[in-house]
Amino acid sequence: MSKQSPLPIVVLISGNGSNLQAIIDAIHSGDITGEIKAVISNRAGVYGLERAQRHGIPVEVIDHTQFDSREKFDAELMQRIEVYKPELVVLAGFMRILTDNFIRHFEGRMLNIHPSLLPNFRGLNTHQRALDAGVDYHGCSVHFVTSKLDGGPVIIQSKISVLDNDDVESLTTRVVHQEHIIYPLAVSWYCTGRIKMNNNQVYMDNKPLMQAIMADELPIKVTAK
Ligand code: NHR
Ligand code: GAR
Repeated sequence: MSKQSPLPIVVLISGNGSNLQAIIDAIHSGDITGEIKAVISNRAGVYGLERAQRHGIPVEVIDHTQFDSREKFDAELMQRIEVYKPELVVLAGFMRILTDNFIRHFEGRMLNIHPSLLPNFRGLNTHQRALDAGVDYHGCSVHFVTSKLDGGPVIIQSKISVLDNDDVESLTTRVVHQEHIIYPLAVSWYCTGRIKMNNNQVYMDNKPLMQAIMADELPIKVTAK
């Protein structure tokens, strides 16, 4: 079989960019057949921008506070993304809710990592809410982005046990560690055409995925020791 050409990707961030870093690393190691054409942040001065620059990736800042509506911000964002003609848009700690026009434009070509076991704890402050609810398990999910906030179909999840002495910080550390495993994996599947979304349904290897893949149930174990 001939070698696949790298899929053009644009990554959207708002902060630290550790998931961006995990994807950059997986591209470098050959695990993802993709190329990050640009990293765009809605906040200036965040560490994720530095990570991108260090790897020679073009960066842009589009400060949402400079726009008088979400629609105008999203229109500008869409235009600046399209310059790079990505086939995949990756939300990696991107903190702005996107409006329907934007979502429609990229539907089926946009992924997000969310710090909870969806459908539990959609939205913000997921670790505190998991602690408050007293759940036994918590984790993270990679899903296709649709107009339903954190409600698009889930591709893969990773689960951790919540311990008696856990706090937001300890949960964040363990969940983010899992994010860095499952997000590059999902992106790699997308880049080789193994996963797709059609009519709100995920397909894996052209078969409907009836439930999210659990990282600890994969033939090749991808969870931490
Ligand atoms: N947009 C749509 N339409 N659908 C999704 O599933 C999206 C989305 C935009 C971002 C990421 C999401 C997450 O993983 C995401 C998924 C931000 C907020 C939020 O409330 C909620 C969910 C997510 C991202 N943001 C506030 C807002 O007013 C701002 C918060 C802040 O700036 O700190 O946009 O959790
Ligand atoms: C990650 O935990 C991600 O799941 C979460 O923010 C963190 C970003 O970390 N995303 C959201 O909460 C989206 N609303 P990173 O910038 O180091 O990748």
